[in-house]
Amino acid sequence: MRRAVCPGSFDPVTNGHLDIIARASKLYDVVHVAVMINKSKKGLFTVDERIEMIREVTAEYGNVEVESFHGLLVDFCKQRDIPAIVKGLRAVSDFDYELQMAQMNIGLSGIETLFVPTNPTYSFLSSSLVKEVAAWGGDVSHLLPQSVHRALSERLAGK
Ligand code: COD
Repeated sequence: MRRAVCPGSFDPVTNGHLDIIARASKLYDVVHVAVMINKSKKGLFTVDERIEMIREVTAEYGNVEVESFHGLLVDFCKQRDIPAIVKGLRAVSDFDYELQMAQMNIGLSGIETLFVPTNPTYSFLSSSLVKEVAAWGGDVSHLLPQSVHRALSERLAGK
């Protein structure tokens, strides 16, 4: 079985994340989506809500497993025998930090990071920008799966 992980905060999952997960799911037998828990960062959605949203929108791929993890990404990988981390690269601004993490992770564990260039349609897209624009009433419906857009609108409306 060829396995890879797509890690992130996914608060919430966007079409940019989904594009990377979908492309990874064509290259690997199993793609693990790891919702990494960062206790110092309070999310708009709980970790369980994020997992549910990702499960719903990735169900059609058939080979995506979604779970959360508290700890180092390399430990998530070692425990599941995953040799590869797949990350999307949006712009040069992503590169510095992603390169540092990739080099740290291979140094810690020998686990490789593979970078997939973002779909240009989503090169400006991040969960934080989507939340900011939506909070001010901007239309982000084309940037999120429909169910996620609905959940975001409800959360921002205080429901
Ligand atoms: N287009 C393409 N790819 C995208 C887009 C887009 N529009 N948006 C996001 N992505 C991809 C990127 O690869 C990104 O890395 C990933 O999706 C996740 O994005 P986010 O914003 O949900 O998550 P981040 O950047 O907050 O995730 C950082 C991690 C949680 C992966 C990182 O902090 C981590 O590995 N933490 C675990 C603890 C650890 O091991 N620390 C040591 C690291 S060396």
